[in-house]
Amino acid sequence: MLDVKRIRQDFPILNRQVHGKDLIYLDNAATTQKPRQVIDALVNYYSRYNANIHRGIHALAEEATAAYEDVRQRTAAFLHAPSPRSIVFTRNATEALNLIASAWGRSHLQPGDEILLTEMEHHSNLVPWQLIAKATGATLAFIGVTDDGYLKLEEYERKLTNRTKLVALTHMSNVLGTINPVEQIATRAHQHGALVAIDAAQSVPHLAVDVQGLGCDFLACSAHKMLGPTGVGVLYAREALLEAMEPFLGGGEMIADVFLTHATWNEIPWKFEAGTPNIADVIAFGEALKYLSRVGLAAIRAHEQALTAQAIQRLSEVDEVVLYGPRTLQDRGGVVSFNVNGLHPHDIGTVLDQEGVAIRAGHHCAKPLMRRLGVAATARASFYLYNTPDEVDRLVEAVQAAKAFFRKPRPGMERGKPTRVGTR
Ligand code: 7TS
Repeated sequence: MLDVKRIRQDFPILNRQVHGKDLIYLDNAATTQKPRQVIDALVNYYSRYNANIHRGIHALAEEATAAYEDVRQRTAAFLHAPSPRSIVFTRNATEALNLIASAWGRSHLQPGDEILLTEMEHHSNLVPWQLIAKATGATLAFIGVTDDGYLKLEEYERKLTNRTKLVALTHMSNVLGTINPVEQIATRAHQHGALVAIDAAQSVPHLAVDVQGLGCDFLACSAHKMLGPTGVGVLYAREALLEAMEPFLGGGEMIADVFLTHATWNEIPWKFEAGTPNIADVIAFGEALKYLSRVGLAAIRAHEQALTAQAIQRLSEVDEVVLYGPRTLQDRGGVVSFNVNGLHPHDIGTVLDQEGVAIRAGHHCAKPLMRRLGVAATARASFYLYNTPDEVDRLVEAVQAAKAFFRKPRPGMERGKPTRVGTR
């Protein structure tokens, strides 16, 4: 059991009010709030040992370098990676996925090759593959999604062929919450000689992820979705793959030697970290990892499952509410997408905001999935370790308030026609 009351004391932002109401932050799939340990680490770095890393011989540079590289080790341990050499820091999960598509794809794909994706991908794990397919002549194929939000695994079996060079998929859908059986998918892919890239932006913050246990070749995630600062992403890749890949970006730090017409590359992982990295935010990310490890991913997962069960149960009791994603709790994370018949999700979001409840409404950067679901957008509540059952109740009450607000005939408004209210 989490001591949520105590945890909440670590998050200064949770004390604020929005429109005169206590903030209820349920937009954790977009980004999470930061504990004071992370905020303090940023202030401490800039107040005490700000310096560029890897190049200075002075004390500050050594301290900053040690702190930065310590977080690489901590990240490797968090993901159960065999070595910090397999951890590359990027700007975000998006950049990590682009790095794979570009640095691996450019030299390993050719016409006739296929990249197998799914219909539930975030644009970050779709558009980079579209770009590299266009550049190399490789083609894209897709595993479909069932009505209740699962991957069609029989379709996977059919589409996995000897032409498949890479299977790239999300571990947890940011819309449906579906947790995909990536271990099983990786085993089958490897039997066909294909590599596997996992978009773990939504899973690593909420589940204990073991890259070796999953058997993936690449994995990407973002610090800001797991209590860390914005501006830091993580790429895990098997060392042999990183060794064989050409660099992604060129510049300082990533070289061994440079001549006028050519250059040789630094060792991994630095070969993939051109230029001055996001030193402060990486160091503060280390505090986020410590925090999550101290609380424990198993306890966080259990807490989120309870909140998700409560949200699904209570929302399904509200007339006209449509819920998306698997009904089986073990198969989903703490993301609950829904619609209310006759209301636009943006209108729901706007009324909820007036009640202090922050959710996201829109296509969630998964437009092909929206088309598959037959909707333009959904409302989405997403939970984390600091959320409470009381907040879930407030969410449901606010959805009921939104329904009542838009159903009530008001002068100057056509009955039943959704209209934007408030400011956004
Ligand atoms: N992959 C998944 C599954 C995601 O949910 C997101 C962000 C990304 C990749 C990209 O992460 P970034 O840190 O590089 O931007 N998802 C969301 C979301 O659902 N709402 O806002 C951002």
